[in-house]
Amino acid sequence: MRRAVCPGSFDPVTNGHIDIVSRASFLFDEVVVAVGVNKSKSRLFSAEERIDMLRRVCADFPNVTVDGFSGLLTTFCQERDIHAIVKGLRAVSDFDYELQMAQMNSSLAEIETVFVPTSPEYSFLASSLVKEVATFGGDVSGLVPGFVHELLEDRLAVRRS
Ligand code: COD
Repeated sequence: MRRAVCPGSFDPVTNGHIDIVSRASFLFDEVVVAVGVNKSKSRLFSAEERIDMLRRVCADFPNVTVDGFSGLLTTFCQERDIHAIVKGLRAVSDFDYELQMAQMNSSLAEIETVFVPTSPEYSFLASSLVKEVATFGGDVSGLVPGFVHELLEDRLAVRRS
């Protein structure tokens, strides 16, 4: 059984994330989407909200499950007998940091990182940019699932009031 983890902050999940999860689900028998819930980082959406969003968007993938994790990703993988991490690569700017993390993770445990190149239509897409554009009234409806767009608009409206 080939298992992989797709880790991230997913604050919020974007169509770029979903593309990577979908392609990982094709490559591996089982995929766990691991939502980082490190409490020291301030997020727009809580851990529970982000996990719930991922569960909704992954419902159509029969071999994908979603879980939260805190602490080291390698510990999460070891506890589940997972030896592959799937990461999306958008540009050279992603590569430096992702390579460093991949090498650190493989030095901590027997875990390989598999890099999946972003699909061209998502190469500019990042959760941080989606939040920034939406904050200033830009239209991000084509960049995230419809229900995530609604949650984002609601959350930003609460912040503005
Ligand atoms: N196209 C393709 N891939 C994309 C796109 C896109 N448009 N957008 C995002 N991705 C990929 C990213 O490249 C990344 O691989 C993944 O999706 C998640 O992205 P984010 O932005 O939601 O999440 P990150 O990058 O903030 O998540 C970082 C982790 C939580 C994975 C990392 O910090 C981690 O492993 N933390 C646990 C603590 C740990 O083990 N630290 C030691 C690391 S060596």
